[in-house]
Amino acid sequence: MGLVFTRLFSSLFGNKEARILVLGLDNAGKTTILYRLQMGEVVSTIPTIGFNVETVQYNNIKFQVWDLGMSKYSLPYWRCYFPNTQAIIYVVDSSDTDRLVIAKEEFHAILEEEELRGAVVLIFANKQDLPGALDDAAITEALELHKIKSRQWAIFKTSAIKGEGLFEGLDW
Ligand SMILES: Nc1nc2c(ncn2[C@@H]2O[C@H](COP(=O)(O)OP(=O)(O)O)[C@@H](O)[C@H]2O)c(=O)[nH]1
Ligand SMILES: [Mg+2]
Repeated sequence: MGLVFTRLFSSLFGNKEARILVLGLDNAGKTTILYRLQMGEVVSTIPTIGFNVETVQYNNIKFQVWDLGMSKYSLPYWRCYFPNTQAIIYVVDSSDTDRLVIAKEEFHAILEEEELRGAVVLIFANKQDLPGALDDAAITEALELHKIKSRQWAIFKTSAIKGEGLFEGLDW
């Protein structure tokens, strides 16, 4: 990852422990992105609740990843991961048009969380390399991003497979 990133993150967070959550429905491309960023070893753990959490520690920043939409009742179990979250990266499979409504609902449920109020939101409209993938404008519409109030957000077109768009998003 190198110096640029180290500088970027230390200017953002100082030496404080910080957290970035990488969320989205299963199959969106979250795990692929984590490996693409190559920030360190991805450690996979299965907490007692039975869902998989992947963690990468990069300097003082913890990237944590899990799948949303598995169960409406799972959110309370995730809340222990919410404090000190500076940013949320929300990953969408732009070609999975059937599940965009679920992706939208899960996204807005996350934004409602009290402990995540201060987190900036970066949306990755992933799988842009696939035919039929919706572009950033269409994903903005589908996720109703205009409804986001009083927080910073941005959307980027990405292809985790090709490694495109990820660093542009993180630079933001
Ligand atoms: N074509 C294409 N496939 C992708 C992309 N990102 C991820 N995938 C594939 O989508 C599937 C699910 O990816 P994964 O990272 O496991 O999704 P996760 O469930 O969100 O962690 C895998 O087969 C990936 O290779 C992408 O940008 N383009
Ligand atoms: Mg995964």
